[in-house]
Amino acid sequence: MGPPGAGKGTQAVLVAEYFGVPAISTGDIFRANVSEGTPLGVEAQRYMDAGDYVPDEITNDMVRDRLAQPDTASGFLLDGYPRTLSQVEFLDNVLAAQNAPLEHVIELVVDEDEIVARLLKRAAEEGRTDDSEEVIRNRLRVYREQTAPLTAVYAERGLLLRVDGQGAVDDVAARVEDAISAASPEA
Ligand code: B4P
Repeated sequence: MGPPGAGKGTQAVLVAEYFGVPAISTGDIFRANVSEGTPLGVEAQRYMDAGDYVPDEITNDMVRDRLAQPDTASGFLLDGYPRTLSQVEFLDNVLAAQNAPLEHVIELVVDEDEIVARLLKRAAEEGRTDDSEEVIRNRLRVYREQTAPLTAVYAERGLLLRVDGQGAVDDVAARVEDAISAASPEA
């Protein structure tokens, strides 16, 4: 978890590789559908371009289908999901049915000034339509209102690991890997 631009996608790939599990990014799945022009992509694009969340029903069904794939059998890393309380409840039910409880929740902690600078840089380099300054501000507001409160839910369950998301990408990855290893019973 973490605000837009915290580095969830960047770290998910590295950390999933380290632990030998698939990284499942709802943002990446939406973007792939947008570029392939699927009905899901057409629907999702309206929300993403405005910096709003794609509706829970759409996102939840997509994640349930992805978690049913055989490559998740020995573990997985979710990137950017859940982002709303309804997604938390849905995920709880899906994982309970699979008898595969969440083991850790990582929150990447990054200053807001650093976030805006990163996303404006990405806008210049990659031209993502949801990286304009106005849309970035909306995404930060949506995160504060809808997603930031979820960290308290996971903290109460004893699952939350807060990690400093600033500094070199490899240093952040090492911090995440260390935090997970230290919190794992088998470590
Ligand atoms: P996401 O794809 O999850 O993207 P994000 O929040 O913008 O960024 P992330 O934190 O992954 O940052 P990144 O590693 O790319 O979501 C996009 C949209 O999809 C959402 O706004 C929403 O509309 C929709 N969506 C996704 N999931 C959803 C859900 N569950 N429910 C509803 N809607 C959903 O890093 C950002 C930049 O920083 C990159 O340019 C990177 O190179 C740079 N960077 C990373 N780490 C750095 C470091 N340590 N130092 C300097 N720069 C760094």
